[in-house]
Amino acid sequence: MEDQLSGIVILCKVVDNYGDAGFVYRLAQAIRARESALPICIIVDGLESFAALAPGLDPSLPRQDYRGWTVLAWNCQDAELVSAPLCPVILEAFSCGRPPWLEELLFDSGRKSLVHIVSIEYLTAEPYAGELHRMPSLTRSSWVKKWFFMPGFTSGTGGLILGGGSGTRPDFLKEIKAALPPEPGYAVEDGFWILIFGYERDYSPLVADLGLFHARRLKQGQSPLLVFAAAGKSQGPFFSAWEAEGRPFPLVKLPFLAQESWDSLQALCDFSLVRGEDSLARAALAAKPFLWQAYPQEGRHQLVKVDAFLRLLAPPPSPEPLSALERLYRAINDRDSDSEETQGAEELLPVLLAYDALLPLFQAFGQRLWANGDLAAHLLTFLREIV
Ligand code: TRH
Repeated sequence: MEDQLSGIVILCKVVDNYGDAGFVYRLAQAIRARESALPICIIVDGLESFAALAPGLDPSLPRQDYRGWTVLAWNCQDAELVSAPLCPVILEAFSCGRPPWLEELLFDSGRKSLVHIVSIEYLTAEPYAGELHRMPSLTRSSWVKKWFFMPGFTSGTGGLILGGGSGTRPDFLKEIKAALPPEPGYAVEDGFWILIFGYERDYSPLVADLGLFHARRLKQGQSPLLVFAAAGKSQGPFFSAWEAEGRPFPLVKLPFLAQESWDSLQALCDFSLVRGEDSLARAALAAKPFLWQAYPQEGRHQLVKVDAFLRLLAPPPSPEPLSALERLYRAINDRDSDSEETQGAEELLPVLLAYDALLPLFQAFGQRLWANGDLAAHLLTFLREIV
């Protein structure tokens, strides 16, 4: 029987930061890794962000072939796409909407072929992920069907995109050589590696505790800390706090990395502070203890998301040291969307000192996520069911 899944269009709008483009780039690669012959067209609003993640992509071109995909700028009314029959599947990342020219094509009353719009929503640990997953929704045309596809942490959702992060520590250090301070022995391969990738905020309480942890490790004859401050919103405030505290541990200010290198770094770190959904997913799959600073929302809604995540990580009741970790998650996330100030005491040191006790918990969580299977595989199965 002929395969009805003759191609996929992926729509991506960069709202803020890199999460949207990062997910779409990862998804396109994951689909290609499973089905190299399946044509993929990516339509992007915000090609600059996309290009920062994808080496070699030219953000000035309205249309280009990149790694075997067609990449179009959002407003590029592509003659080839317009003249050919519409692709049977359009993936809409994070309710990003459709470019006007595509909307016109879709809802043209003369068009008589079925198109499925699959809305891929933001990753959440909230129970609605399982409830909405694979749910149909109405559109104004009988030739256009819409569906929800939910990434998630449980087996009732579409799961996470698996893989990524195959590099080694020596290779990574070689790659970022230019960013390393010249002091000999500054960046050690066997150090306790920590990644900081958060939003704007006052990092001084966390920096102070990292300093204490570093000093303690040295005193006990353990390897030093090596902290990587990722490019972006947290780098400046973290660096300022580190300077104000008297540079209490080795710190590397990273340039923006291509996503493949970024994935390696996430997998290579012992501990991390991550922010959006894409780096949250990578940290969880790396199966090592981490903190999550969620995207701040109106009415501190991020706290609902954080609590839902903590419940999946380990159902209550929470004995120590898990409760120390939970307190820290809440303290870090307890802020208004328009404020950098957080409430509550941010006690990182007890969490770091309990690292060995926390590790098995994150390992077990990570194993469950890998066992849920790959989002791209689930998506392809779903698409073949509906087309
Ligand atoms: O960039 P983010 O903060 O994205 C966020 C979230 O998606 C959030 O939900 C959304 O509403 C908001 O944007 C608008 O964080 P996130 O999701 O972790 O995505 C970061 C991406 O950037 C990820 O794919 C990794 C990539 N990245 C690199 O490839 N190299 C780098 O050097 C850095 C710092 C990031």
